[in-house]
Amino acid sequence: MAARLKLISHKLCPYVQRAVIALTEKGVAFERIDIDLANKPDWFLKVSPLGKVPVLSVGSEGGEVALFESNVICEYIEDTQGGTRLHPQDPLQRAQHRAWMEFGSAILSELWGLETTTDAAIFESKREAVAAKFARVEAALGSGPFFVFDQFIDLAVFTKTPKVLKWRTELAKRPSVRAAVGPDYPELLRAFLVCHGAHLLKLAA
Ligand SMILES: N[C@@H](CCC(=O)N[C@@H](CS)C(=O)NCC(=O)O)C(=O)O
Repeated sequence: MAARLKLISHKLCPYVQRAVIALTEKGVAFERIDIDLANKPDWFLKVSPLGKVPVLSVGSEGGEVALFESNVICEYIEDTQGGTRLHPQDPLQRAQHRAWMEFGSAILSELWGLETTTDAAIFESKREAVAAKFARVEAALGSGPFFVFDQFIDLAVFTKTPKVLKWRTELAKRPSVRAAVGPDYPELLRAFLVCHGAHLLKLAA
């Protein structure tokens, strides 16, 4: 019997989106439970050692097992579910993909700083750091195409990375990527940025 999958989520979390995209690409049924990270439920803190989403709860006859860390969750989905293969079969290439997944986590962390800072100088240093990281991705992308962030302003982080831009454009068209957030995502993101007094919004004004 297929394991029952519950994804403990937050409506704005990009790491959650990663897991949702993997599940959707593979056509796997799962239940999404969005929680309030400003008011974490006790049951969530029991299963998430770092208090972070996503957590994938895998239910079987033996009970439920909670997996944390988005990359680990994606690997589990790849290992256990059929459908589209998301990793290459060659071990060396697969290891390279895993390394770039970690690099992706570093980009997400930098983006968080860029999104939420109230300080213009920190904003610019984060913007440059993101652009530099995308330059590394650009160098690593082969012929491509195989990433939505400039809805507020053009951050000019993709000006020197045409392959990354194409990759991102193609990814943004995929139903799995579009379905990784709810229809209220733009509105929630804006409210979140307003709440943080984000410098980004001053530039967009
Ligand atoms: N390394 C983790 C990062 C997950 C993460 O940072 N999630 C954020 C939301 S986007 C979170 O749950 N933050 C709550 C907190 O740190 O208290 C992963 O890849 O799953």
